[in-house]
Amino acid sequence: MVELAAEKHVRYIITVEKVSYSIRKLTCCPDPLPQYLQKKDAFESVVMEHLRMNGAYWGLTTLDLLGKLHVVDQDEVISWVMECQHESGGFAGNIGHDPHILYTLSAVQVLALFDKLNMLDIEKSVLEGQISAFLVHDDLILIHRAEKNYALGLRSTLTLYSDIASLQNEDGSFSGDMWGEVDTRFSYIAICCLSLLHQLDKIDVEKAVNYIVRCKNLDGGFGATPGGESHAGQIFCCVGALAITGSLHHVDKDLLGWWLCERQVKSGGLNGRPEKLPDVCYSWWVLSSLIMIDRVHWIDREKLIKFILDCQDLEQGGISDRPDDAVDVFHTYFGVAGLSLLEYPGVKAIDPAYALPVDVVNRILLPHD
Ligand code: GRG
Repeated sequence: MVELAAEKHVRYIITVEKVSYSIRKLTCCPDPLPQYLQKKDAFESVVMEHLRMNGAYWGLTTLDLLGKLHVVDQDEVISWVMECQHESGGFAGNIGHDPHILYTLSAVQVLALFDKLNMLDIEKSVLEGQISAFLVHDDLILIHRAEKNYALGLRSTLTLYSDIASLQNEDGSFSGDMWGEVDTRFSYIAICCLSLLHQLDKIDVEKAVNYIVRCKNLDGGFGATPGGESHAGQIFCCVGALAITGSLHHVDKDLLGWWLCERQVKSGGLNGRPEKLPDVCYSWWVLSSLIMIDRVHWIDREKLIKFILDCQDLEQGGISDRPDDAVDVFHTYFGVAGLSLLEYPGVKAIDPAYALPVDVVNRILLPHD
């Protein structure tokens, strides 16, 4: 079996990700970059522009899982992340774009990776000297953060938490932004974010759980809304949200475990629902769900590892959806994260509910002295 080309993947991430981190020292890959990766307008960069915050989370978490987070300039990344924050408190996919809860979670996760969640707490950041804040008049605060000034409404600067909470609807569901689309992805995101920020009490958790339970299907899986088809991605969101809120008793573990392990096809790869092609990203959505319900031993571990490794570009680095397809940061992350769940040697452990390295989650959630 081929091995994980970890150094190649690190090199691939830091070249295409382009969250404009300055790379301090690339001791792991000393050769010059291939021509196609030097282009600023490379196809991947252009199509990723609006969801760069997600790309940053995928890329940086991959680097952390491979023990290489230190190759990026953390101040530069944090400064860019904070520039993507809106007055409402939520984050956009890039500077100058509209906020959406999809990007807010990625921003929170990136800050968590660097142990910088305190950047979201204005009062604490001021006290710790990370930012300066000046009250301009009663409802306006001027923030001096990383050599830039931001004028923000006083209420909004203090309320990323209430911004997320404001997206909860009467039936317990969550919208992704002011335009109102409802999806169990957003329930997971709200719960995951607020849990990482120790602010779950800002929402009605019981209603949120009840809504997710309404999205459960007769096959044991979950959909995007009540009655929506079971899909591995939505199952991760619903099971993850139930795990974080201590509500896994609502899951029929044997029934769901059976549906999930049936996602493994002949090649060893996993698909997201019946009759579909396998895709490396389901190594995350399916496996993490199986782990959370204690049924991961129901799939063939070795065959799945082989499938993921067969999707690597062994020359330029990166992982694709299926063998011989073009690589991208999304599949590189979910391939490495899948290997982490499979306890592949040399890859740090990842938490199946929070989708962050276990040491990061422990640092945030375990009580310290
Ligand atoms: C922190 C890991 C993490 C996630 C945040 C955004 C989100 C929460 C979860 C997304 C869950 C989801 C719906 C994943 C599925 C993504 C995907 C590959 C969709 C493709 O769907 P189809 O129908 O593909 O195009 P199939 O494979 O069914 O043919």
